[in-house]
Amino acid sequence: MRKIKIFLLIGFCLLLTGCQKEDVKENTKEITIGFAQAGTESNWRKVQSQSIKEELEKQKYQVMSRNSFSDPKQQYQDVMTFIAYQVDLIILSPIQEIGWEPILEEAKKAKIPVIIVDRNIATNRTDLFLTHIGSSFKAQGGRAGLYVTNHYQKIEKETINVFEIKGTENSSPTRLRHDGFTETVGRDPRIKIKETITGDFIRLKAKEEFSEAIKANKLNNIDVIYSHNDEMTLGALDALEDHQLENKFVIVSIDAQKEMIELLKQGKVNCVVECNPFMGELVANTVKRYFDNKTISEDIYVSDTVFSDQNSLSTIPPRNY
Ligand code: GYE
Repeated sequence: MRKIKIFLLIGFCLLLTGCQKEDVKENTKEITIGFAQAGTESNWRKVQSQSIKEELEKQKYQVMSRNSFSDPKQQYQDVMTFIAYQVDLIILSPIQEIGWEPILEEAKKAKIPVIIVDRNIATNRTDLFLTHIGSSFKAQGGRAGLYVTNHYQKIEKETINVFEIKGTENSSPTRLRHDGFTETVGRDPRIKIKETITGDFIRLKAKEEFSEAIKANKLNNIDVIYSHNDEMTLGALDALEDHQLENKFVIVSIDAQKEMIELLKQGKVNCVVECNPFMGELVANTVKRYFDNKTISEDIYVSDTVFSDQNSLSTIPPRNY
């Protein structure tokens, strides 16, 4: 009789643990993440998308993604669609930093947590999202500026004129890459931003704008080209080639796509500041921490480095984006 009771007890326990396991499995299977991606404007962006989706799927989350192809209004709608679907969590990689408060207020009302990745949003309302995961764009701008100040340190020259190619307006990398750069070059009063164009982080757009600048003789006294991303640098180089102009500029670019590192090695550009797109693991771990009820830091930084002709180029590891 005692043996039967023990067997029954073990059976009951197995039944219980079996059920619990099944529940956990079912739960993870059912967690749906809405991923609102900004666009397809660069190779960098494609790699960032892939990294986030892959790592979320590795953790067995269902990923529902929408791409707003660089249209801010479309992106507000995409997030509203995720709210209507009642996804379990939203990952937002915003185009612009403005206009998000009312949308995220809706997500909050619907009790859907939001994680901001890559570019940030402009708000003081920290209750509207769990955290921001991405690079320090200001530090990137600072690294670009530091290269320029170091480059000209021992060169006798009265003025050093910079041509800046900016990314998308009202986006956090554009604002902060500019601020970081100007703050750093501000240490050398000879360095001035003489001309500015906006290339929207897109190669073709930058090529068109840069061609216009060439035609309007805006390149005449320029010494440095500072471009907010590699795609736009490639666009500017295309335009120089089309106009059969010699590349006599000091060129500083951001992202570090493999094509740009190649040009750095060939001496065609001078400095490439890395913006690391492989944020998927950090994002998926943060999502998991949220569902495991663990604490999450307010800001999570992706680490970046810098490559330039001031350092040894042969030691740059092979690039995979
Ligand atoms: O530098 C650019 C991309 O938001 C930091 O957007 C990102 C920028 C990146 O398209 O290449």
